Amino acid sequence: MSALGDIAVVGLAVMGQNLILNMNDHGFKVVAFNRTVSKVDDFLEGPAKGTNVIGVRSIEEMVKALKKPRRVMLMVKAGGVVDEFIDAIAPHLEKGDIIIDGGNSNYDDSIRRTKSLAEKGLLFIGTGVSGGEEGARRGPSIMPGGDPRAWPHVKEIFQAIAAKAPDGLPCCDWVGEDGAGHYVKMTHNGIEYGDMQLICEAYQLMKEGLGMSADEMSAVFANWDEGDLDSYLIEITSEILGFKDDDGKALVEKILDTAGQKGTGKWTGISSLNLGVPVTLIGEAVFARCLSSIKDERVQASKILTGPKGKFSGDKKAFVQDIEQALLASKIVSYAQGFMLLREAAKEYKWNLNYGGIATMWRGGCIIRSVFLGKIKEAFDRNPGLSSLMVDPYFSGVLNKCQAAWRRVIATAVELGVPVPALTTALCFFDGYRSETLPHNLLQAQRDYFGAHSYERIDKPRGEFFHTNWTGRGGKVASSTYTV
Ligand code: 2AM
Repeated sequence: MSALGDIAVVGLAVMGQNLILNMNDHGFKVVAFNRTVSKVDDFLEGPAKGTNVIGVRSIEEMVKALKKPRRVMLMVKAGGVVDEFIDAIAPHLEKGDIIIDGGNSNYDDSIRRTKSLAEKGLLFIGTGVSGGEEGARRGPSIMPGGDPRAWPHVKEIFQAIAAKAPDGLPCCDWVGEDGAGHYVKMTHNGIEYGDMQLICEAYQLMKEGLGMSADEMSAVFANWDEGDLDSYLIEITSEILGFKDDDGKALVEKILDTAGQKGTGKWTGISSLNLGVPVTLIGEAVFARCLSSIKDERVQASKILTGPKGKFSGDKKAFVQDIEQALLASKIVSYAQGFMLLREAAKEYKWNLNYGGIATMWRGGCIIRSVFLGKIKEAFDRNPGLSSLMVDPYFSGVLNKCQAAWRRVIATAVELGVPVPALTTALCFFDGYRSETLPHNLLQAQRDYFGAHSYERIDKPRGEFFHTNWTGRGGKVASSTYTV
C-alpha cells in the first residue's frame, strides 16, 4: 500500500469519524484532520487506534499526505464554515484536485461552490450522506452531485462504503450536476418528515381514538413492519413504543411533545413553493412540527376550546387495519409529490436526474429505507418517464384498493377530533389530482372581477385570454397576468 492517503476527511465529529472508520474498513487509507487539533490525537488514540488512518495537524500536512488528484472531504457544520474551509484549503490544491462537502448543505450553496471552484480548476462535489451515525459507520446512503469530472475519482470509495440494497446494488450513484446531490438529499429529508408525521398520526389515532396502550401499539407497528409498510421508521417506532423507562412505564409517554427541526424539511417546502409544485404532505409535516412547538399556547387553548366527546364505537381491530391502509396510500401520495418536486427541480436547474437510481440510493442506509422504495424503483424501471407514481399500474392499484379504508380513517379522525393533517392532505391531493375539473374556473372569474386578470374559456383555444366587465363599472382593459 502506498504511504500516501487516498482521501482526507476534515471534521472529526461523529459523522466524520464514522465515515473514516468505514473507509478504513474497506481498505482505503484516510487522512484525518480537524480544526481543534487535539481531536485528531483523541481519535487516533481512541476509535482509530490500530487502523491505517493518518492523523495530520495542519492543512499543509494534509495536502502533502494525499495522492493526486487529491480528494478532500469536508464533514463540518453546514453554512459559512464550509466556505471558510474551502477558502483555506483551495490555495494549497492543484488543478484537478477534488473538494467534497458531505454536510447537510443547501443546494444553492453547492451550485455556487461547484461554479466558483471550477473557475479555479478545482472539482467540487456536494453530497448528501444519510443514515445517521450508524449509517456512516456501517453503510450510509450517499447522494453525490457537483462537477461530473470528479465522479470517476470518488466512485470507488463512495460505492464501497455505501449501504447495499437487498439486491446488492450500492445505495450511491451519481445524481447530477452542481447542487443535484444536495437537492436530492434535501428532498429525502422532506420525505422523512412526511413519513414520521404519518406514523405519529397513526399513533395518536390508536392512542387517543382507540385507547390503545404503548405495548399494544408496539405490537401493531411490529406487525406492519412485516407487510407493505416494512421500513426502518416503522421498525424503530415499534421499538420506541416498547421501550420502558426505569419505572417500567413506556418512556415515549414521558417525552415532551414539542418537535425540533434543523431546516431541510422547511427548505423542501420553500423550494416546492418557489417551483410551484404541490408538495402538500411535507408542508403539513413541517407545519405540524411548528404547531407542536407552541406548547404553551396549546395548553392555554385546550382550556378554552372544546372538541367532540364521543368515543370510538366500532371494531378496533378492523380500524387498525384501516389505518395501515391509510398510511400506505398517504405514503404513495407523499413520494409521488416528492418525485414531482425532483422532476420540476431537474427542469429548473437543468439536471438529468435518474429517478429509478434515486429510489435505489434510498433503498438502504438512509432513514427512509424501505421495501416500498423497491416498488418505486420497479415503477421507474417500467417507465423512466413516468409522470406521477400515482398513475403507475402498481401504485394506482394500491391507491384504489386502499381508498375506502383511507376515507373511513379520516372521517373517523375528524369525528373524534384527532388531528391528522398529513393523512388528510394526502387524500385531498389524491382527490384533486384525479379530478378532471376543479373549481378554479370560479377563482379565475374572481380574479378577473376584482383585478381584471383575464381568463381562458373552455370553448376557445388555450392561450386566448378574455376579460369581462362584470359590474358594468370596470373598463375593458385587462391587467397583465402571471403564472406561478
Ligand atoms: P471543532 O471540532 O474544531 O469544533 C462538526 O461540528 C465539525 O465542524 C467539527 O469538526 C468542528 O470542528 C467543525 N466546525 C464547527 N464550527 C467550525 C468553525 N467555525 N470553523 C471550523 N470548523 C468548525
